[in-house]
Amino acid sequence: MGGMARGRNGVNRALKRISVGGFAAPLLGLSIAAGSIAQPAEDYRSRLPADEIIYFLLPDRFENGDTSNDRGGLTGGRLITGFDPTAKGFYHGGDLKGLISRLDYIQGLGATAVWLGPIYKNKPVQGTPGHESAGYHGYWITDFTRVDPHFGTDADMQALTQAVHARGMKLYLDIVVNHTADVIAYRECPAGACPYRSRADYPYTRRGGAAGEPINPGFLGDAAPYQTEENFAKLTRPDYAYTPFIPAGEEHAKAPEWLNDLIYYHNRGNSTFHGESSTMGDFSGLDDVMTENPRVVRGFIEIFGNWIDNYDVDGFRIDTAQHVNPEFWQRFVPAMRARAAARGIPNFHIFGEVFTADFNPAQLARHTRVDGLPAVLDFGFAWAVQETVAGSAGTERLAELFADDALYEGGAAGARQLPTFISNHDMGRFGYFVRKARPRAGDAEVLRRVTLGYAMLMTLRGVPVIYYGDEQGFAGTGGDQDAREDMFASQTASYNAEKLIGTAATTAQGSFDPARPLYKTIAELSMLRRANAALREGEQLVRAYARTPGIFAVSRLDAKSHTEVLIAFNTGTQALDVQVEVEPLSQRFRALHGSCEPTTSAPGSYRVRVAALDYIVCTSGSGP
Ligand SMILES: [Ca+2]
Ligand SMILES: [Ca+2]
Ligand SMILES: [Ca+2]
Repeated sequence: MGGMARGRNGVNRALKRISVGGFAAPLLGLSIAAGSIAQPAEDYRSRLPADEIIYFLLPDRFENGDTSNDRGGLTGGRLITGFDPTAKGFYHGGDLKGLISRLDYIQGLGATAVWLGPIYKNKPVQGTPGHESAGYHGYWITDFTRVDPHFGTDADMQALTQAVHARGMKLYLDIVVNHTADVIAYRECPAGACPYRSRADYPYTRRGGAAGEPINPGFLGDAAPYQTEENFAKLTRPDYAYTPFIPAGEEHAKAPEWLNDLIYYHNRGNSTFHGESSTMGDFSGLDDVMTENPRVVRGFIEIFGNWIDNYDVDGFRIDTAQHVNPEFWQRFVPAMRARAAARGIPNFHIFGEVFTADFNPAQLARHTRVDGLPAVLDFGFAWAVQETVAGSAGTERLAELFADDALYEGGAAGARQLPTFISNHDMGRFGYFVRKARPRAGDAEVLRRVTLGYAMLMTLRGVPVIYYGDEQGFAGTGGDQDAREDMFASQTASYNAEKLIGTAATTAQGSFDPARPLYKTIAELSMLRRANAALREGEQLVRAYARTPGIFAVSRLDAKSHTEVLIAFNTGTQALDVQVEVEPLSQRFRALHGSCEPTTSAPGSYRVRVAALDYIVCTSGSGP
């Protein structure tokens, strides 16, 4: 699970941002019209999903703008309020007001969109005695209709969306339909963790197994042909597999009210994340919603349609998308796009989380073809960069990744809509992957490898997602809670003990320093991407790769301006001096980053020299 001032003012603002980033535009070696950086506020809606640079953050860990909401309006100890800034599994106090106060920082990095971790009201604390943790991450929702009081008010949410849009940026909400918080329990397992009970062993029409008492007469099951109101009207007993119940006092814990009815859940025990249980099982006890039921489909269309209507958000990231049946998405996605279009949001983006435990583009692509998801988070990209830049895999892995773009709905053009990333809140951060793969690497090498990973993220096909804190040198010590450090001064000892990348500072101080090396690198790469359409929307041709670490080169082609941007990476520890194929009509190049030969060696052949663990970006465009 796991948006500026208008017109000329926008230009001024963009230039101001550059100085905030700690360097001046001419030093980048870029010759870009200032106007191409600024995005007048009225234009953000016309930007395509592929044009965005997304910044993903967890509001609890970003900035605390209001200490009065730290306990979510609750009183008592941390097991009641969920607040304990010294514990990595509890609320730390970050909120929407804090985020609003830091939008300059995010925009200064070059991000054009914010993907906000889930902000709906959560069950504050869950877990068996001694194993409690809090809903600081937002994925344990009880009330889908309002902002969690730990994060602020509905008015704060309005203020955030308006502030983001006023800057010409977009706001993507993280949504969850697979499950709610863990409220429902089973009589058979008082300690929790009931094993999954399948439809074959525990059919809907018998109580407690195939030999049990007949129940739910005439119910034909949940398969696609039977997902009708008429059929689901015959499902009246939820106790086919287990005896589910809602503990006293929690009968109305969820909103909207229909979510408090046991009949809208699968109630078959914990998912093993294999086979049937992948979509029907509870995610570690979280109540798995019966998303095959048309009433549930209507309910979620209403819930998340209202978030579009009320806040004019620009897209959704869908949590645990692969654990919901495809038919749900086939109905939900068009409904959300229609709702957005009716609000004047033509490029509403929707991307699903399909976690893959290893490099598996086919698994990802299936969800664009079968479920009809417009995009999925590109875990294939994350694995390929981890294997080749943190690890020692040959760069042919990257070539394989992009060859598999053919598998996605829409092929390579469809793949250009995929949000790509190298760090996230579940897997962990790229700096951690480098240190894990290379425990003896020095600080300089770790920084170079993380820089190279970000260079790939920001220049290769897909929509880059920057995971908050990477730009400050956060590396983390693992996945999940160990990758969710505080940006504001942290009180969590394990975070403060962490050795950051590219700085001697620690998370004990606030981490909003635009002078840190990775912030400056990412800001420069953002500028490159925003100034060169080829890097955003251009077709990508893989030019060179190897069975060993070393060269990986692609061309990005901008059809409108007939511009070729050649990007060459060196994942090896020896300098490279090689010929790379380019378009036969591209004769002259100039550097956007690093050192580029001014002309081709021969038509269609270009000499590239790249230092160890470095990259160059060369364009055939003449520039303004
Ligand atoms: Ca707060
Ligand atoms: Ca449960
Ligand atoms: Ca499910």
